[in-house]
Amino acid sequence: MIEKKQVVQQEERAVIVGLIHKEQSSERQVQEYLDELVFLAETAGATTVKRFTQKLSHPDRATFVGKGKLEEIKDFITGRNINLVIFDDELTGSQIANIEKVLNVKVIDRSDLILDIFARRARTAQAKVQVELAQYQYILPRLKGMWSHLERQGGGIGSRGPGETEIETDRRIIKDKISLLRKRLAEIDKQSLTQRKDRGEYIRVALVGYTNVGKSTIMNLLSKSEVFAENKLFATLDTTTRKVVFDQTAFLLSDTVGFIRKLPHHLVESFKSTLDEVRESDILLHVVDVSHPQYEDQVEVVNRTLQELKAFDKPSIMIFNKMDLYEQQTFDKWLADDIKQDILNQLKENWETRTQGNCVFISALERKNIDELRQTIMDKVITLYRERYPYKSEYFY
Ligand SMILES: Nc1nc2c(ncn2[C@@H]2O[C@H](COP(=O)(O)OP(=O)(O)OP(=O)(O)O)[C@@H](O)[C@H]2O)c(=O)[nH]1
Ligand SMILES: [Mg+2]
Repeated sequence: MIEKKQVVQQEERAVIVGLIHKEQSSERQVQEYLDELVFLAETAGATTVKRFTQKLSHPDRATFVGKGKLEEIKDFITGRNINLVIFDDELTGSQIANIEKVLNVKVIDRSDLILDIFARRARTAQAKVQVELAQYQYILPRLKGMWSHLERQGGGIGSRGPGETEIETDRRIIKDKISLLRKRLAEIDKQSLTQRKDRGEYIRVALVGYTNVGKSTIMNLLSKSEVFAENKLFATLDTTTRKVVFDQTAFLLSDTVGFIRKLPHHLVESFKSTLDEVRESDILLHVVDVSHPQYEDQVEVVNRTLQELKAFDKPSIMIFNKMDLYEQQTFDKWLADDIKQDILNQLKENWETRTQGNCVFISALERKNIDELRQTIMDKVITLYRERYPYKSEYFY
């Protein structure tokens, strides 16, 4: 039976490949996607040695990129000790098999990489089952490609490929595995639903946002808990919930898994129950890394994902984090203070208009403007408590 694989080994050397096509039409945009792919590869333990792009109106059905580009990649990797080629878009099983035949190294795509990182990071039973389910769902239509991985590891070039019967047997085994995992997940979900119901009348606030923006750092600041935070993508996979008390008012604060563009569809599916915390929360704190060059795109990706989860229409506050880095990157040392202030004011006014005043600018790392953040959250929380329990004056502390 085909094994669920750890796709990236430590210290692998990779080249990455992106396509410039109709939906991602500019070289700049594709380079930004590739920057993120490099970061993903690094998070999984691989070093990116070179990137390739190609302009095509649509991906080649057999080999994703054109034959000429494939030869160019082959020429580059020959003799350079490269063991991995990562494509920025999802490949089909036969594309993987065809490309591997030419390049003779392991070929994976962005979804594969994200699933791999998720698999390593999963800690709780729920996260483990969710990732495993997503992995098998991803493998199922790509069995042919997966077999070619094995073939390469086993016999090397020229060894005979698997027969259709072998693939068919695997397909059946994987389908059984998927239905078993679904059942197990349903049981876990039942337990966590009961846990969530036990939380009673507290207002529930969820930190959401793109990956690596500082959600866990803010969670730690506000709740004095120790949630794992680091400069890697998807440091947090499981939802952590803490009771937070400010000025005699208590609420529940949850830290959640980060979003990313081109998140594999099956992963969102499988993580639906983890993301119930987001769906069932009363207030969203949408954290943004304002120092990131593509932070506006990231905001879009998060909003779209929230819409998919049917969690978009909730009272929310946008937290523009990493202002320290933003200032460091934006301000020339010689810039006059009043000009700096103008630039900051412009940024703030712009977002204040767009969010109707529901935004705060902070540095979680340097603890700047945290009092204002607390106050803004409290105001929203208290407003909701008052709506819900008009005759009470103290709220569940
Ligand atoms: N410069 C700077 N770095 C920050 C700030 N806040 C967080 N960071 C850093 O950003 C990185 C990511 O922070 P996390 O809190 O793990 O981010 P996250 O959103 O929880 O990330 P995931 O769980 O991976 O989605 C860490 O290295 C933090 O130290 C800030 O205000 N300024
Ligand atoms: Mg986190």
